[in-house]
Amino acid sequence: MINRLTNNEFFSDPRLYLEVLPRTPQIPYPRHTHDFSELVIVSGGEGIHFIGDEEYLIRSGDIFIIQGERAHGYDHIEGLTLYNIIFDPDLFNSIGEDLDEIRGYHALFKWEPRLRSVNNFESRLRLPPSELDYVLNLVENIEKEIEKKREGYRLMSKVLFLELCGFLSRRYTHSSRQGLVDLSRIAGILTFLENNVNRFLSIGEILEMAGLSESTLQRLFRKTTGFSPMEYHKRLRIRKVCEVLRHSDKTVTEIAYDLGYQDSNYMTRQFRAVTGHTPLNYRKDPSLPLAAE
Ligand code: RM4
Ligand code: NI
Repeated sequence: MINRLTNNEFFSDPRLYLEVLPRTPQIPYPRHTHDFSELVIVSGGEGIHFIGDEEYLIRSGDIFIIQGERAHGYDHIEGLTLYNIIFDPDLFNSIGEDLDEIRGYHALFKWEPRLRSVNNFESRLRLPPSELDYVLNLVENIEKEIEKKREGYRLMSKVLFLELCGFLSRRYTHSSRQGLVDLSRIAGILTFLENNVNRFLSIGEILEMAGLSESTLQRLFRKTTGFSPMEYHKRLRIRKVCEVLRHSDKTVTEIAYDLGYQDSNYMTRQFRAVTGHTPLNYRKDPSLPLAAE
């Protein structure tokens, strides 16, 4: 059984789902999952970060998000130090769509974690020492606010954390490394596809939203996701079907109708093609994973 960490164990203040955990050093840590997300800022040394079946060497300056649903941990540590900022992603709700305006936000916080295995973590953010210092300074200020609990510390620590997220997101957009350039160009489009999982999208609509030529869009999608935009959207839709099958009693016909499929046979065929199972078998077997993206 993989250990699932609970929010109660790690957040000291139920009104502030934000905590800075200095890991100096980060010791080997067994595979685990959790509800909260983690913003990991590697400040020194190196080590292996494992997630799912993948293993990545991480080192100083690396900055990445862990969405707690996937089992992960650390191993083969050599002087690895990091700041693990744990937070509830709902914290972003209070600022509406302001973060969404930064392309790098979609890339860094939503899609790089999900597409990490496709390009072997080539799209991670890595900061040079001068910028890392700036970031670590911000992290320390957040930490102090939470620790000292002066008047208004909830507000101040959230504001500083949002500043950090804004800074890193911008930094992601403006990076010159190829993997990051590619992902920031399509991250907003990926979010658009996900926000429209409950209906069919034509390539025309996707192109119009994307503002890229068809050949550029196809090339960037293949490279970053392994699929064409239409295929990727289809997979996101099937993933959504999986979620609804798991979390509701709706019939297959109802689900097909809700998600805008022409008919339920058509949905079932697509479901089979993507997952290798029928919707009903999928529902019966809780050990089956969500459709891969
Ligand atoms: C560990 C490690 C894990 C994190 C826990 C809270 O040291 O950083 O990833 O989930 O702390
Ligand atoms: Ni974790």
